[in-house]
Amino acid sequence: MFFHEGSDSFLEEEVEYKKAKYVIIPVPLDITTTYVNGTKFGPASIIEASRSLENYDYEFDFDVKDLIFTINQLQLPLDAKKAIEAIKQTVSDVVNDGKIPIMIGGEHLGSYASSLAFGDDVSFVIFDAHGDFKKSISGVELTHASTTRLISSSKKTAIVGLRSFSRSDMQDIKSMGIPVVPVKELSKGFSNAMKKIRNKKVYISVDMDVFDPSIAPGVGTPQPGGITYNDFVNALKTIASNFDIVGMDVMETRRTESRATEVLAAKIIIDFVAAREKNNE
Ligand SMILES: [Mn+2]
Repeated sequence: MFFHEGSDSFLEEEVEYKKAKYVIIPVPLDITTTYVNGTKFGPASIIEASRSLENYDYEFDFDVKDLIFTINQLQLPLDAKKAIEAIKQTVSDVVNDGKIPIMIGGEHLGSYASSLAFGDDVSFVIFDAHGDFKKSISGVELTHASTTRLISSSKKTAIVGLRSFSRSDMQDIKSMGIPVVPVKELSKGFSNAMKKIRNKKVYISVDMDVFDPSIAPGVGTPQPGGITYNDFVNALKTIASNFDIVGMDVMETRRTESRATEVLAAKIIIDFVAAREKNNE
């Protein structure tokens, strides 16, 4: 069902779909972006950036080879509801084939679509500068600014790197008992927050704006005071050694002249595969 064109594969991988364990799903969703648009070019930019990187992952001392298949970029309807259904269907297909989906975006709302492909035995660890807990923007409920509220309506969630929210959003987050790990507590508080997650299975959702804008300027809504690359690698180590990771997404990347954000997005995907494989060895 999926067609593979050599020039479009992540890391220039040439593995067949049926042999791959991980599937990159490029989702150029860019419908409800409110500030800097252009996240629709994120998926292609991340794939392009990956082709400048090595298969050998230094952080995890692991070769990411013959593991990752890249499907064609999704052709999405302009209607948000229909786009969400199309994304959910693709992620479900990949999961039903026994593979680990890695969605690349595209605006963060795609993560909500992906969450619909999983049962409530999966917890969502959401790396995001923003609460994404708005009930609506100008009367529209399905937007990137509501992503975490939408996911939390049916799944257990934890929010990591949070530093931008309204007081009422935070009241809702607290009243729902959602664990929050602020940036400054990432080094000491992360393991404790993860202990609050009862499910064995987790899905990692990364809004690239969780990183500091100095290392990830190419995002839809930049926010100062973000996490470092090493913060993320350490968090990944904790998650990979304590949970069964069933999927990942890396969202909100825009094309930038420096390519720094795209390279970082590609690298954390390589790190994710390496971390997960290394732990399952
Ligand atoms: Mn965000």
